[in-house]
Amino acid sequence: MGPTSSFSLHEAAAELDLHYMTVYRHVRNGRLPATRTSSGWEVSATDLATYACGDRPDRDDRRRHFEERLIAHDDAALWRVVQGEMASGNSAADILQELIVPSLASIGARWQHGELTVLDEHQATAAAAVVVARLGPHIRRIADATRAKSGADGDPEFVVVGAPSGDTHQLAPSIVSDLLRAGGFETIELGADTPAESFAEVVNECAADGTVAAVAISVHVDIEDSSSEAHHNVKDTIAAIRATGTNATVFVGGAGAHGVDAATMGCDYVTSDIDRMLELISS
Ligand code: B12
Repeated sequence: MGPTSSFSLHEAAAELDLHYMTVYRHVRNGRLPATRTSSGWEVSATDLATYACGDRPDRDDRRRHFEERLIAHDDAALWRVVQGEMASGNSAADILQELIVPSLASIGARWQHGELTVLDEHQATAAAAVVVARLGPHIRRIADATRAKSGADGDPEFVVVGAPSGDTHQLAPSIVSDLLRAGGFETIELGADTPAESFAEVVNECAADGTVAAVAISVHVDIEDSSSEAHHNVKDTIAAIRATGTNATVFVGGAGAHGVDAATMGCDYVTSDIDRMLELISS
């Protein structure tokens, strides 16, 4: 680290080689001390150095251990890791974002490189689904606290979350749904491989002002190739929602959304960042 005495969050993220949102979350949950200034958050060089030395190596080890236990489908060990994380002050949302999602991404990359089999991937998904289900009540508690803190009264806004037709990844909509609930929204989770008309029907049924649809795509959508099945299925889902005449705001995101643009798809926003989505809905 250089002689700089303080860092913006973007600079801190670059120094730590972490995603900006991870650093932001650690500031919000108090693990990385920071001061609010007129231009954003500022982290002192001392605090950054303490954080870089103290927390991360141990955390990386715990994440790798979690990944291996996922592959081994070792439910008991997985839950012990989760309990340890909670005991050190991490929320269920942190555990989803920082332990489960990166572990699955790493498992996907290892499968892609031929290091793991599809069976490993299936076992890991099944084990992850058990952990996600067990975290449900904890997410509910965060959701209640978030809503109470924001002073939300009356009926909550609904976000309808699903994967499009042909996309069999069911954990993605489930985790996205949990993270949105933790952000204070009510969600209706449609799961994997949702037919366009069914997706649209549900969005239309809760067509109160402010309803949001989140289309979570894992199978890569080639934006240049409108004849590909994935491209067609996503576009079809959005078109079906629009055809109902609802004024829902439609978001698209996920591992398959890289390079996708809102204008081509006919949605309002493309982002895979839940915090950014929450910011956009609230603005
Ligand atoms: C488990 C898994 C499977 C399982 C799914 C089981 C199940 N029931 O869910 C199985 C084995 C069946 C499978 C099949 C396939 N898979 Co797969 N799979 C995965 C894996 C390892 C985990 C998926 C997951 O649940 N992740 C957890 C979720 C929560 O993470 P996420 O989707 O990234 O979501 C985060 C953000 O993106 C964001 N987000 C997601 N959606 C949205 C939406 C909005 C609006 C917003 C704001 C944010 C947001 O929020 C989340 C939290 O940060 C991923 C690896 C990975 N990177 O995730 C590969 C992965 C998605 N699969 C991949 C592939 C290629 C396939 C297959 C095509 C393989 C094949 N040749 O058969 C098939 C597809 C079949 C089909 N048509 O659906 C690729 C996709 C590559 C791409 N996108 O270009 C990946 C990335 C693996 C890789 N590295 O190559 N898969």
